[in-house]
Amino acid sequence: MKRRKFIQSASLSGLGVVAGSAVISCAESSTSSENKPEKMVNKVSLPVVVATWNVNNATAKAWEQLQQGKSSLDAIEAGCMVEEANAEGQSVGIGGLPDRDGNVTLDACIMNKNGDYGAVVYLQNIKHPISVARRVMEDTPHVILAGKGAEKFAIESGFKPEDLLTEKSRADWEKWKEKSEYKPIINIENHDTIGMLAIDSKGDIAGGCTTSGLAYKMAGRVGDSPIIGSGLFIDNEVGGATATGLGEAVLKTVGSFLIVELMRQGKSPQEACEEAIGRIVAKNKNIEDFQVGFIAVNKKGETGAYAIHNGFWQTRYQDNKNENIPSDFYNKKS
Ligand code: SD4
Repeated sequence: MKRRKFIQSASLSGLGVVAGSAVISCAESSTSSENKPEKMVNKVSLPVVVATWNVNNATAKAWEQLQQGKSSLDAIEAGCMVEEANAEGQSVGIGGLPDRDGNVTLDACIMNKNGDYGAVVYLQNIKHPISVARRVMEDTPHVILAGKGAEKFAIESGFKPEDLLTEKSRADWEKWKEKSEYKPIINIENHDTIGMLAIDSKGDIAGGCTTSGLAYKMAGRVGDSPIIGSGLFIDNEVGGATATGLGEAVLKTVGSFLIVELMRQGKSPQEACEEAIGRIVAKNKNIEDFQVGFIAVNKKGETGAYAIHNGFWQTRYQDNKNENIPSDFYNKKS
């Protein structure tokens, strides 16, 4: 069985019993309902949390918030903060790998059910860019704050400045400098930029994306993660999508917005992610050199994931199960 088919059928199985969650039946088969075996009915339950990569602690935190009746926005912030605070993770928050000059610079954004959006780019010395992004959205007339201005705003808002370059990341950077060879790294430790989408029990969708960006990037570089429509997009009528991987490729195709618009036109989250990857593949001759992965969720709580290469994962918390799910991918040679 092809992996995609396997993932689809895996996501359909085990959906019969759902404790304490709303279950939505969304069968699209032409078989008559009397003849339809239970397992053929695509029942999807809410709430749901999905995130890029294997980040069970983050999805568990977000799920906990939803179980306490908090909004999807609260769940997203709390979930993303788990990875930002994890000094072992070298692509998000504290411990993130620095740029070529040794600066850890963070990008993040958050989007709510009303289509409000807040972001920080090139933020230094503040461990929780997702929370600063939320404050930008809620407390300022702007949507993006950058660099020193973002840091000043964060400190004035009560965030504590701290050195984000850990000994391990400093040592890795020192080693990298011996050759100073810049290449985007594919699938860092199965644990990379965190993009997270959540639907709460009211059916409202929110999303967030947080990263230290590409390791050893040029100073001043900003990726897709904090840019609306590229690293993240939410439309509460339709669904949400978020990205990981080489930001330059995602930015040029406005991938997350594309996925949401494709879902609006009737594509499933899986089909929409596949088409967004297809656009990137069609426009880049060097796909061997970089990875991009998308995840998506629609209003019903159906999810999808697709990447250029093998090795991309999503974590999904749904039906009281917190699961790591391998993503299907385009390059079957990888
Ligand atoms: C960026 N998309 O800054 C981020 C990095 C990333 O997996 O996702 N790496 O381009």
